[in-house]
Amino acid sequence: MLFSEQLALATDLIQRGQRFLIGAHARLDGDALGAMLVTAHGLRKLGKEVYLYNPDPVPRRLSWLPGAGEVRRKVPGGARFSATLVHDCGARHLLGEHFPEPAVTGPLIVLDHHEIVSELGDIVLRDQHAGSAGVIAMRLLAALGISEDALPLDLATALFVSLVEDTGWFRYPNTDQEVFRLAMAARQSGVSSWEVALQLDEQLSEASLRLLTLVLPTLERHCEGQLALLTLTDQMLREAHATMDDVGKLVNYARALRGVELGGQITVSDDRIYVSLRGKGRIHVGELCAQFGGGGHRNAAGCTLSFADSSDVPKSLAQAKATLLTACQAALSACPT
Ligand SMILES: [Mn+2]
Repeated sequence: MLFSEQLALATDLIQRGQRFLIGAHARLDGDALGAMLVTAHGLRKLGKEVYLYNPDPVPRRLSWLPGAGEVRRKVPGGARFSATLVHDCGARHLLGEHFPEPAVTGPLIVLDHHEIVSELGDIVLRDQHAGSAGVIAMRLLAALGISEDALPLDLATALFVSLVEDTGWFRYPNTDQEVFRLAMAARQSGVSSWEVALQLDEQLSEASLRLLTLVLPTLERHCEGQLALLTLTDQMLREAHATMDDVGKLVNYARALRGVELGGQITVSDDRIYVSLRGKGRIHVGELCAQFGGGGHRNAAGCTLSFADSSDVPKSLAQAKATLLTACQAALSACPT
Protein backbone atom coordinates (compact mmCIF):
# COMPACT_ATOMS: atom_id res chain seq x y z
CA MET A 1 0.00 0.00 0.00
CA LEU A 2 1.21 3.50 -0.77
CA PHE A 3 2.60 5.74 1.98
CA SER A 4 -0.23 8.22 1.35
CA GLU A 5 -2.86 5.50 1.83
CA GLN A 6 -1.26 4.33 5.08
CA LEU A 7 -1.06 7.96 6.19
CA ALA A 8 -4.80 8.40 5.59
CA LEU A 9 -5.53 5.29 7.70
CA ALA A 10 -3.28 6.49 10.53
CA THR A 11 -4.78 9.98 10.48
CA ASP A 12 -8.31 8.58 10.69
CA LEU A 13 -7.41 6.25 13.57
CA ILE A 14 -5.80 9.09 15.53
CA GLN A 15 -8.64 11.53 14.92
CA ARG A 16 -11.16 8.99 16.22
CA GLY A 17 -9.09 7.88 19.24
CA GLN A 18 -8.30 9.56 22.55
CA ARG A 19 -5.49 7.71 24.40
CA PHE A 20 -2.28 6.71 22.67
CA LEU A 21 0.77 4.73 23.65
CA ILE A 22 3.99 6.16 22.21
CA GLY A 23 6.94 3.79 21.77
CA ALA A 24 10.19 3.21 19.94
CA HIS A 25 12.94 0.63 19.63
CA ALA A 26 14.78 -0.41 22.81
CA ARG A 27 18.10 1.26 23.67
CA LEU A 28 16.76 4.68 22.73
CA ASP A 29 18.83 6.94 20.52
CA GLY A 30 18.32 10.56 19.52
CA ASP A 31 16.04 9.76 16.61
CA ALA A 32 13.92 7.15 18.43
CA LEU A 33 13.31 9.43 21.43
CA GLY A 34 13.16 12.61 19.31
CA ALA A 35 10.51 11.09 17.04
CA MET A 36 8.51 9.79 20.03
CA LEU A 37 8.48 13.29 21.51
CA VAL A 38 7.54 14.93 18.21
CA THR A 39 4.46 12.69 18.09
CA ALA A 40 3.73 13.04 21.81
CA HIS A 41 3.88 16.85 21.83
CA GLY A 42 1.92 16.98 18.57
CA LEU A 43 -0.89 14.69 19.72
CA ARG A 44 -1.17 16.62 23.01
CA LYS A 45 -1.55 19.81 21.00
CA LEU A 46 -4.56 18.10 19.38
CA GLY A 47 -6.07 17.37 22.80
CA LYS A 48 -5.12 13.68 22.93
CA GLU A 49 -3.71 11.81 25.93
CA VAL A 50 -0.34 10.19 25.41
CA TYR A 51 1.66 7.70 27.43
CA LEU A 52 5.36 7.25 26.67
CA TYR A 53 6.92 3.82 27.02
CA ASN A 54 10.31 2.21 26.45
CA PRO A 55 11.82 -0.93 28.00
CA ASP A 56 15.16 0.86 28.54
CA PRO A 57 15.98 4.02 30.46
CA VAL A 58 16.54 7.28 28.57
CA PRO A 59 20.31 7.71 27.97
CA ARG A 60 21.82 10.53 30.00
CA ARG A 61 22.78 12.59 26.95
CA LEU A 62 19.11 12.75 25.90
CA SER A 63 17.51 13.19 29.32
CA TRP A 64 17.35 17.01 28.95
CA LEU A 65 14.85 16.77 26.08
CA PRO A 66 11.51 18.27 27.10
CA GLY A 67 9.23 15.32 27.89
CA ALA A 68 12.04 12.74 28.22
CA GLY A 69 11.27 12.42 31.93
CA GLU A 70 7.82 11.09 31.06
CA VAL A 71 9.13 7.91 29.45
CA ARG A 72 8.07 4.96 31.62
CA ARG A 73 9.50 1.46 31.57
CA LYS A 74 6.12 -0.13 32.35
CA VAL A 75 2.65 0.30 30.96
CA PRO A 76 0.14 0.75 33.80
CA GLY A 77 -1.96 -2.36 34.51
CA GLY A 78 -5.45 -2.22 33.02
CA ALA A 79 -4.51 0.43 30.46
CA ARG A 80 -6.18 0.27 27.02
CA PHE A 81 -5.09 2.47 24.13
CA SER A 82 -6.85 3.63 20.97
CA ALA A 83 -3.63 2.86 19.10
CA THR A 84 0.12 2.61 19.67
CA LEU A 85 2.65 4.57 17.64
CA VAL A 86 6.03 2.88 17.38
CA HIS A 87 8.95 4.97 16.14
CA ASP A 88 12.19 4.16 14.31
CA CYS A 89 11.59 0.43 14.56
CA GLY A 90 11.53 -2.27 11.89
CA ALA A 91 11.38 -5.47 13.95
CA ARG A 92 9.27 -6.70 16.84
CA HIS A 93 12.15 -8.00 18.95
CA LEU A 94 13.52 -4.42 19.11
CA LEU A 95 10.44 -3.44 21.14
CA GLY A 96 11.60 -5.62 24.05
CA GLU A 97 10.13 -8.78 25.54
CA HIS A 98 7.58 -6.96 27.68
CA PHE A 99 5.95 -4.93 24.94
CA PRO A 100 2.21 -5.15 25.72
CA GLU A 101 -0.31 -7.37 23.96
CA PRO A 102 -2.54 -6.11 21.10
CA ALA A 103 -5.50 -6.01 23.54
CA VAL A 104 -3.61 -3.28 25.40
CA THR A 105 -1.88 -1.46 22.55
CA GLY A 106 -4.73 -1.34 20.05
CA PRO A 107 -3.64 -1.19 16.40
CA LEU A 108 0.10 -0.67 15.89
CA ILE A 109 1.14 2.31 13.76
CA VAL A 110 4.80 2.09 12.74
CA LEU A 111 6.67 5.30 11.85
CA ASP A 112 9.97 4.22 10.40
CA HIS A 113 12.69 4.83 7.85
CA HIS A 114 14.73 1.63 8.02
CA GLU A 115 15.36 -0.26 4.83
CA ILE A 116 16.02 -3.76 6.13
CA VAL A 117 13.01 -4.67 8.25
CA SER A 118 10.73 -7.54 9.22
CA GLU A 119 6.95 -7.71 9.47
CA LEU A 120 5.64 -5.30 12.11
CA GLY A 121 2.61 -3.06 12.44
CA ASP A 122 -1.01 -2.80 11.32
CA ILE A 123 -0.41 0.56 9.65
CA VAL A 124 3.10 1.14 8.38
CA LEU A 125 4.34 4.65 7.65
CA ARG A 126 7.74 3.74 6.28
CA ASP A 127 9.93 5.67 3.87
CA GLN A 128 13.50 4.47 3.70
CA HIS A 129 14.46 7.77 2.06
CA ALA A 130 13.26 9.85 5.03
CA GLY A 131 16.17 11.39 6.91
CA SER A 132 14.89 10.28 10.31
CA ALA A 133 11.85 8.80 12.01
CA GLY A 134 11.15 12.34 13.24
CA VAL A 135 10.59 13.32 9.61
CA ILE A 136 7.87 10.66 9.36
CA ALA A 137 6.33 11.88 12.63
CA MET A 138 6.20 15.39 11.13
CA ARG A 139 4.46 14.06 8.00
CA LEU A 140 1.82 12.49 10.27
CA LEU A 141 1.36 15.72 12.26
CA ALA A 142 1.03 17.68 9.00
CA ALA A 143 -1.71 15.29 7.89
CA LEU A 144 -3.41 15.90 11.25
CA GLY A 145 -3.40 19.64 10.55
CA ILE A 146 -0.38 20.80 12.57
CA SER A 147 1.50 23.47 10.64
CA GLU A 148 5.30 23.54 10.47
CA ASP A 149 5.15 27.27 11.12
CA ALA A 150 5.39 28.26 14.77
CA LEU A 151 5.96 24.82 16.27
CA PRO A 152 5.96 24.66 20.07
CA LEU A 153 9.59 24.79 21.29
CA ASP A 154 9.42 21.36 22.97
CA LEU A 155 8.26 19.73 19.72
CA ALA A 156 10.76 21.70 17.59
CA THR A 157 13.63 20.70 19.89
CA ALA A 158 12.73 17.00 19.67
CA LEU A 159 12.48 17.31 15.88
CA PHE A 160 15.88 19.00 15.61
CA VAL A 161 17.52 16.29 17.75
CA SER A 162 15.96 13.60 15.58
CA LEU A 163 17.32 15.32 12.45
CA VAL A 164 20.89 15.95 13.65
CA GLU A 165 21.30 12.53 15.21
CA ASP A 166 20.33 10.56 12.11
CA THR A 167 21.99 12.81 9.54
CA GLY A 168 25.23 13.18 11.54
CA TRP A 169 24.61 16.91 11.79
CA PHE A 170 23.52 17.17 8.15
CA ARG A 171 26.47 15.21 6.71
CA TYR A 172 25.07 11.84 5.60
CA PRO A 173 23.49 11.19 2.18
CA ASN A 174 20.01 11.15 3.79
CA THR A 175 20.34 14.92 4.35
CA ASP A 176 17.77 16.06 1.79
CA GLN A 177 15.59 19.10 1.23
CA GLU A 178 12.91 17.83 3.61
CA VAL A 179 15.52 17.56 6.38
CA PHE A 180 16.77 21.10 5.79
CA ARG A 181 13.22 22.45 5.53
CA LEU A 182 12.26 20.87 8.88
CA ALA A 183 15.54 22.05 10.46
CA MET A 184 14.65 25.56 9.30
CA ALA A 185 11.16 25.19 10.81
CA ALA A 186 12.77 24.15 14.12
CA ARG A 187 15.16 27.11 13.95
CA GLN A 188 12.30 29.51 13.28
CA SER A 189 10.50 28.09 16.30
CA GLY A 190 13.44 29.06 18.49
CA VAL A 191 15.78 26.04 18.50
CA SER A 192 19.46 26.94 18.78
CA SER A 193 21.78 24.44 17.12
CA TRP A 194 24.60 25.33 19.52
CA GLU A 195 22.38 24.81 22.56
CA VAL A 196 21.47 21.37 21.19
CA ALA A 197 25.11 20.58 20.37
CA LEU A 198 26.16 21.59 23.91
CA GLN A 199 23.66 19.10 25.33
CA LEU A 200 24.34 16.24 22.91
CA ASP A 201 28.05 16.41 22.26
CA GLU A 202 29.74 18.64 24.85
CA GLN A 203 28.82 16.77 28.01
CA LEU A 204 31.17 13.80 27.87
CA SER A 205 31.98 11.96 31.05
CA GLU A 206 35.62 11.37 31.98
CA ALA A 207 34.74 7.67 32.00
CA SER A 208 33.95 7.88 28.30
CA LEU A 209 37.46 9.21 27.57
CA ARG A 210 39.02 6.49 29.75
CA LEU A 211 36.99 3.97 27.76
CA LEU A 212 38.27 5.45 24.51
CA THR A 213 41.87 4.83 25.64
CA LEU A 214 40.99 1.16 26.18
CA VAL A 215 38.99 0.62 22.99
CA LEU A 216 41.20 2.41 20.43
CA PRO A 217 44.18 0.04 20.98
CA THR A 218 41.95 -2.89 19.93
CA LEU A 219 41.92 -1.56 16.36
CA GLU A 220 42.36 -4.28 13.73
CA ARG A 221 42.48 -3.91 9.97
CA HIS A 222 41.26 -6.73 7.74
CA CYS A 223 40.33 -7.30 4.10
CA GLU A 224 43.36 -5.41 2.78
CA GLY A 225 42.67 -2.61 5.21
CA GLN A 226 39.13 -1.98 3.98
CA LEU A 227 37.60 -3.23 7.24
CA ALA A 228 38.54 -1.61 10.55
CA LEU A 229 37.31 -3.25 13.75
CA LEU A 230 37.19 -2.03 17.33
CA THR A 231 36.26 -4.26 20.27
CA LEU A 232 34.51 -3.26 23.47
CA THR A 233 34.06 -5.65 26.37
CA ASP A 234 32.34 -5.62 29.76
CA GLN A 235 35.84 -5.86 31.26
CA MET A 236 36.79 -2.52 29.64
CA LEU A 237 33.62 -0.87 30.94
CA ARG A 238 34.52 -2.01 34.46
CA GLU A 239 38.12 -0.88 34.11
CA ALA A 240 37.06 2.60 32.91
CA HIS A 241 34.29 2.82 35.55
CA ALA A 242 31.99 3.39 32.58
CA THR A 243 28.47 2.30 31.70
CA MET A 244 26.87 1.77 28.28
CA ASP A 245 25.84 5.43 28.59
CA ASP A 246 29.51 6.35 28.16
CA VAL A 247 30.09 4.32 24.98
CA GLY A 248 29.01 6.93 22.42
CA LYS A 249 29.79 6.54 18.74
CA LEU A 250 33.13 4.75 18.95
CA VAL A 251 32.42 2.90 15.71
CA ASN A 252 32.75 6.16 13.78
CA TYR A 253 36.49 6.23 14.60
CA ALA A 254 36.86 2.94 12.74
CA ARG A 255 34.98 4.13 9.66
CA ALA A 256 36.75 7.51 9.57
CA LEU A 257 40.14 5.97 8.75
CA ARG A 258 41.62 6.57 5.32
CA GLY A 259 41.25 3.49 3.11
CA VAL A 260 38.48 2.00 5.24
CA GLU A 261 35.21 1.06 3.58
CA LEU A 262 33.62 -0.71 6.56
CA GLY A 263 34.00 0.33 10.19
CA GLY A 264 32.84 -2.07 12.85
CA GLN A 265 32.53 -2.25 16.60
CA ILE A 266 32.17 -5.60 18.28
CA THR A 267 30.60 -5.35 21.72
CA VAL A 268 30.71 -8.20 24.20
CA SER A 269 28.14 -7.45 26.87
CA ASP A 270 25.60 -9.43 28.88
CA ASP A 271 26.81 -12.66 27.21
CA ARG A 272 25.87 -11.25 23.83
CA ILE A 273 28.26 -10.45 21.01
CA TYR A 274 26.87 -7.81 18.76
CA VAL A 275 28.30 -5.71 16.02
CA SER A 276 27.63 -2.20 14.80
CA LEU A 277 28.72 -1.64 11.22
CA ARG A 278 29.19 1.64 9.38
CA GLY A 279 29.81 1.96 5.67
CA LYS A 280 30.91 4.69 3.31
CA GLY A 281 28.41 3.79 0.59
CA ARG A 282 29.93 0.97 -1.47
CA ILE A 283 28.68 -1.87 0.72
CA HIS A 284 25.09 -2.10 1.95
CA VAL A 285 25.75 -2.81 5.62
CA GLY A 286 22.02 -3.26 6.33
CA GLU A 287 21.96 -6.23 3.94
CA LEU A 288 25.19 -7.53 5.42
CA CYS A 289 23.72 -7.45 8.95
CA ALA A 290 20.46 -9.00 7.72
CA GLN A 291 22.43 -12.23 7.13
CA PHE A 292 22.67 -12.46 10.92
CA GLY A 293 19.08 -11.44 11.68
CA GLY A 294 19.93 -7.76 12.13
CA GLY A 295 18.94 -4.76 10.10
CA GLY A 296 19.34 -1.05 9.53
CA HIS A 297 20.30 1.30 6.75
CA ARG A 298 22.73 1.26 3.84
CA ASN A 299 25.51 2.97 5.84
CA ALA A 300 24.59 2.09 9.41
CA ALA A 301 23.36 -1.24 10.74
CA GLY A 302 23.75 -3.75 13.51
CA CYS A 303 23.16 -7.35 14.49
CA THR A 304 23.76 -9.88 17.21
CA LEU A 305 26.43 -12.30 16.04
CA SER A 306 26.17 -14.94 18.75
CA PHE A 307 25.82 -15.56 22.41
CA ALA A 308 29.12 -15.62 24.20
CA ASP A 309 30.04 -18.61 26.27
CA SER A 310 30.81 -16.77 29.49
CA SER A 311 33.28 -19.48 30.48
CA ASP A 312 35.41 -18.77 27.42
CA VAL A 313 34.79 -15.26 26.13
CA PRO A 314 38.00 -15.01 24.04
CA LYS A 315 37.04 -18.16 22.13
CA SER A 316 33.44 -16.99 21.44
CA LEU A 317 34.78 -13.61 20.41
CA ALA A 318 37.28 -15.18 18.00
CA GLN A 319 34.51 -17.29 16.44
CA ALA A 320 32.17 -14.31 16.10
CA LYS A 321 34.97 -12.26 14.54
CA ALA A 322 35.77 -15.00 12.02
CA THR A 323 32.08 -15.14 11.00
CA LEU A 324 31.99 -11.37 10.56
CA LEU A 325 35.24 -11.29 8.57
CA THR A 326 33.95 -13.92 6.13
CA ALA A 327 30.77 -11.95 5.53
CA CYS A 328 32.63 -8.65 5.11
CA GLN A 329 35.18 -10.20 2.76
CA ALA A 330 32.38 -11.64 0.63
CA ALA A 331 30.56 -8.28 0.50
CA LEU A 332 33.76 -6.40 -0.40
CA SER A 333 34.64 -8.92 -3.14
CA ALA A 334 31.11 -8.71 -4.55
CA CYS A 335 31.36 -4.90 -4.82
CA PRO A 336 34.82 -4.11 -6.15
CA THR A 337 35.91 -0.48 -6.32
MN1 LIG B 1 16.30 6.55 12.86
